[in-house]
Amino acid sequence: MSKLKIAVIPGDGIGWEVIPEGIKVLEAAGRKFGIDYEFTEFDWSCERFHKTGALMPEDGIEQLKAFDSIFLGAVGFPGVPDHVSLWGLLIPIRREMHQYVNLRPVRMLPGMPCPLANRGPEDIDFWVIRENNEGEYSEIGGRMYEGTDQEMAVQQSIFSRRGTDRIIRFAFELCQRVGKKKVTSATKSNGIIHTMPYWDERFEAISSEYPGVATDKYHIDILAANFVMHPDWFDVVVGSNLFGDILSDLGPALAGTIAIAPSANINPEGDYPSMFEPVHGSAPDIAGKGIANPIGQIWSGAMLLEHHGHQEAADAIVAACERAVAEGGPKTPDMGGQAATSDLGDAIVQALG
Ligand code: GGG
Repeated sequence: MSKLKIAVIPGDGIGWEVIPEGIKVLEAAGRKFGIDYEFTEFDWSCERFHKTGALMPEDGIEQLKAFDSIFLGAVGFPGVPDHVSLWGLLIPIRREMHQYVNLRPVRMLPGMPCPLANRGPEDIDFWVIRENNEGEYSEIGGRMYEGTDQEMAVQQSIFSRRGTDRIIRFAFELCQRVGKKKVTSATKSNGIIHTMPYWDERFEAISSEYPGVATDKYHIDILAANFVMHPDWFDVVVGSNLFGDILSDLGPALAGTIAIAPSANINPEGDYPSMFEPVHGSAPDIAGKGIANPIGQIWSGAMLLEHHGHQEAADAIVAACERAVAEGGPKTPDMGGQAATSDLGDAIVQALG
């Protein structure tokens, strides 16, 4: 049986605490479903930046190309500016590997405390599709007249036809594949006068290829409000890099805790490895305490298996997470309990049988 070659980058902070739980559950699923792995760990991180001046080596991207997938924890830590850590590791991987889809399921697990009144798992079950390679996350721009009263900074957003069409098309394809009915577009074409009307135009054009899929669109401000007031309105939401980033933190927060949210950075053509990481960051406030919730990492592992065609194993991991939460198992502090990271990881392994 061939082995899945997985590059493991715990990164920073709680990345080092949730990654071992993710691997523990992947290995348990491997034993149950006959999947073999070869894990290779990399110490690429802010700590490495302090020692060497770079989060990853110069040939880091080349090294990663040898793997089937990348399993990432979290990136960023006080002492290194956030834009340095993000542009030193996460964003280069997403771009150089053409991982232009950031797939982020938002689902409330039964038994999770919901911050919204009178809402339950049947109301919060949708997908956020975030454009992952261009949009507002662009290095085109600069500063002029630094240190003077004429000082200015310019940042250029990029919305290419290729980049816009392929992410919107992915959203429609996913909607059909998972049996959902509607794709919602996140826009702001009233205020952002060039790129967002263009986004709307391309959404309209691509939607005409999918007459069986319902559509709607909202400006990002009211869309955020509707996430809170009417989470049951949404099936698949597609947005630019920035809008998708914001919505995919808001969504899981409504579902109880951002800590359970998984994500997949996908190169749909399979020319490069895809990368699987929880939506949450390195959480320096709780790092080292052993109390981080590992579900976002574990669920990201399920997405990795699904990506490689191991649907049954992926479904079993998500079901095990659900059972561990629903059946009064250990809860980490973000879920209102006192359990340790490894207690919840163990409970999920046990639920997996
Ligand atoms: N789990 C990856 C991580 O550390 N994410 C934190 C973060 O700031 N991500 C920014 C982004 O996804 O663009």
